Amino acid sequence: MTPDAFLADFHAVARIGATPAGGVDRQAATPADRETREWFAAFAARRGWETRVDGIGNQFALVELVPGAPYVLLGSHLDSQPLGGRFDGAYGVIAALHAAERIAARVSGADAPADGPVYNLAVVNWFNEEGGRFAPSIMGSSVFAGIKDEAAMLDVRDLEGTSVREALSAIGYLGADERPAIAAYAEIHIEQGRLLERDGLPIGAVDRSWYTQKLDIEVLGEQSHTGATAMADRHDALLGAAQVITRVHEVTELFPPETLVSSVGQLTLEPNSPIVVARRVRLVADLRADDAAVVLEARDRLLRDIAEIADAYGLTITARDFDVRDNQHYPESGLALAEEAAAHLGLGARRIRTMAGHDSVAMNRIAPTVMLFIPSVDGVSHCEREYTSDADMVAGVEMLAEVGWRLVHG
Ligand code: HGY
Ligand code: MN
Ligand code: MN
Ligand code: MN
Repeated sequence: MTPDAFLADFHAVARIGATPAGGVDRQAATPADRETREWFAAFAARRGWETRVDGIGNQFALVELVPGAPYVLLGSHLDSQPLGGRFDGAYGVIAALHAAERIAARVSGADAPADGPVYNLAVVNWFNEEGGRFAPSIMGSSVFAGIKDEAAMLDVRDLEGTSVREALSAIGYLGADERPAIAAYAEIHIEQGRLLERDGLPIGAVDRSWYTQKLDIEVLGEQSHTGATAMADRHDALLGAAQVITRVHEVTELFPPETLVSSVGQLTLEPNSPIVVARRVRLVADLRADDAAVVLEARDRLLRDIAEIADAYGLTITARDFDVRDNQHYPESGLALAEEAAAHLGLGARRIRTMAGHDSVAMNRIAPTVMLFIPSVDGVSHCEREYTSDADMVAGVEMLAEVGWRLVHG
């Protein structure tokens, strides 16, 4: 692994599904997703690493160090949001491939320590971390961790009615290979926030994640003529939805600034005609906070507000909880290991929370997990403007290689 080789690979992958303003559009199980999977498989094949694909499309490259031993998994996700950034997820997968190459070379190198590794090593590209096309997010790693049922996830459909099973089969990645037995997991990812940039630090060691949930809200009114129908007779689903969207924002103001974060990011409208009062609106609200009680209080306030809006506008509004993720604390052992590795490399580091979801949230349920961040310029992500410097990316690869080296030695 040389910095130039890593950067060349990173920029090669960034060209797959590239969008005009420097982002990528590689939603789960699309042709662009298939192209990145083929790139991943070719990288592994050139090094003689076996690749596997499991029943939910998770892709693995196995680096055999200790025959028969369980695997330290290094990885992240290659899928993206629509018009997303070229760093989110993809950086972590490419960094993991290069870190694995470095670890394998060190293990077989002349200065390899007498007490060799006790675990194997594998790199993973998780299926559908983003959850943009198929909800919920963090899907492939949640199935691997036994948090989500594989058959149920394969039946999930996108807005066009295509199922995960059909989409994975269409790109040739509906696998059936045996999943590697896991010993530990490490992931490196862009922070997608401003803290490392503000503190001038190259590395974050994630110590905790949010409590989060989404609300799938359906607003039902009555279709009518936008001209001929008297105002008093209208049951306008889009007007009601507009009130709901405003309340989803306003509920954050019941708490101290930045305690609760919320947005409505997805909306579908029927019939979506300029001269028809809307019959149906479906929208998804995302609620997140450090503290579960805050999200649960906000959710209850919202449900009460939604009932008032339905009454006031003569609508039927239902809200369904989904993608609920409980608070997570990452193990002290992993944090200490990360801090020792950073100190060994002379890299400044701090402990940091994540308000973004990651596959490590699922893995942290089943194995010792280390989650690392590198800085994001302006804290921008899920946007074509997402950016991290080459220097920060290369430092992160060094860091992941050092953490992975320590993990494979038990
Ligand atoms: O949910 C998340 O934060 C992730 O980006 N999918
Ligand atoms: Mn991500
Ligand atoms: Mn993301
Ligand atoms: Mn994420």
